[in-house]
Amino acid sequence: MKKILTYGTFDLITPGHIALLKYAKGLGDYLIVGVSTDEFNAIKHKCSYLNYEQRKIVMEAIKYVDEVIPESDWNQKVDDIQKNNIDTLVMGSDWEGSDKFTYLEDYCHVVFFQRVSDFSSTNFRNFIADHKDE
Ligand code: C2G
Repeated sequence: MKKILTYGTFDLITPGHIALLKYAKGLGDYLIVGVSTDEFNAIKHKCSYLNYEQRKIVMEAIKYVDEVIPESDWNQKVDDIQKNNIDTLVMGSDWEGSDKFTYLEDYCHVVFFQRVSDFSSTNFRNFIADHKDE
């Protein structure tokens, strides 16, 4: 069994997230997703509308996802790769070249997926502001 791993906050899911998850699952037989905990989001200076438990429920309902684990630390990835016998780690292209991922090439294949730029959080905020009285 070829096991694939990816990580992320995965807040309000867009077709871009689905494209990444579909691509990642297509590289193997079993996809594990490390979903950032609320505490880790704070470390990443990233806020999410949905909390960890809610994001976990959403991710587990996506047909490409076989297992969800918590991502609570930048430094857990080598352990996750080794204990889950991961063949390939997949991340979106915005992470390409990041030192948070390049070192992992010593432990498994690391692949960067060309992001589908389908969603802008700025446009989303403007949409909400424009429709707040509806
Ligand atoms: N992504 C994508 N296309 C989009 C949006 C996101 O390919 N339109 C990818 C990102 O590149 C990332 C994954 O989907 O690989 C999750 O994106 P986020 O939820 O924004 O997660 P992020 O903040 O990048 O956290 O340790 C890694 C971090 O937890 C990643």
